[in-house]
Amino acid sequence: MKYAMIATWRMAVEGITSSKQILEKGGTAGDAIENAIKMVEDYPFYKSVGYGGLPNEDCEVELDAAYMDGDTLDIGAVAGIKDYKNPISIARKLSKERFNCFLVGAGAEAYAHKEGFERVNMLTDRAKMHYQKRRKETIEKGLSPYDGHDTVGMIALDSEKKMVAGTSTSGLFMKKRGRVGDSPLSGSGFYVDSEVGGASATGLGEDLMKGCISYEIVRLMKEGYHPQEAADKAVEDLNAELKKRRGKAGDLSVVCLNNKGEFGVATNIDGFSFSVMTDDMEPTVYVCKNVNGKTTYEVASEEWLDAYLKRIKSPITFD
Ligand code: SD4
Repeated sequence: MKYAMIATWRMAVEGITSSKQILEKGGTAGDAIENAIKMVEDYPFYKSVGYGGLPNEDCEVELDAAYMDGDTLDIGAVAGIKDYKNPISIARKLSKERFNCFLVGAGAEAYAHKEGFERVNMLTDRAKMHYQKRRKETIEKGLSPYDGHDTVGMIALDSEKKMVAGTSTSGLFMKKRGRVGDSPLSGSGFYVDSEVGGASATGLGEDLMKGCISYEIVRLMKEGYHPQEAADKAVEDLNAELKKRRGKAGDLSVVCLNNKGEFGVATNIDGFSFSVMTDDMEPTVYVCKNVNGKTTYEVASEEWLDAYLKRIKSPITFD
């Protein structure tokens, strides 16, 4: 295996398709991750990452992102950053800092400004309409505001055997101002060690961080588990532990990749999708099912892919 990339959700597939060209030409895992995540951040119809991401309960788009270098274990992260175009690039830049490499809110924005990152109003009209609709539904029908979220989390392996992980998200829709999920937290939303492999998570941050699930997966791979076994075990164990101690577990979905280019995926929900490619496998979207606690997946059908595109672009209606 020369190179590989795996990412949470269907929304990553254009990004990893583009990054395949970077890796094919001998480019680095870091460039592949930044390029692919930027594409997700920039696409306005992906409503849980970057531009077009759904706002918090005050109708502000607060973004979280992280970047980790699996060779040096450098980590850079931002949380609750507003109005900067590509949080992943800011996180990558921060990963080069010896100190102050995880910045939040106004401090993250000041750093981004000083470093010349592009400032953009990240709240789109469409995201505002989603907000107004959800507010109306929440008030009228008592729906939980905490449904609907998708973080992009990716791991890349390049031909020099370097591995990098990255995440980017607007977090949970209608979150409280200042709320931070698992995505920018090392060990929870992501972890990577080029000597072993990497993992990234998506789902309910408050629960994912209770098990430091990404670190746990890498630890299991280091113990000799195949990525699929590591992913299954980490999700099953955390799911069971949360149910035992708290009566319920939130959504937990993970992807992982070892330094041989073998991957694993696990989820405790139906409908989790992921995108993957290697030097001998075209970028492919898979859709997962959780059957009696076991994760299975199959290639997304044309119907599924068409329905997805239709859904993310469908007009927002108020009844
Ligand atoms: C968070 N884990 O902020 C993120 C949201 C997410 O799929 O991944 N949703 O809690």
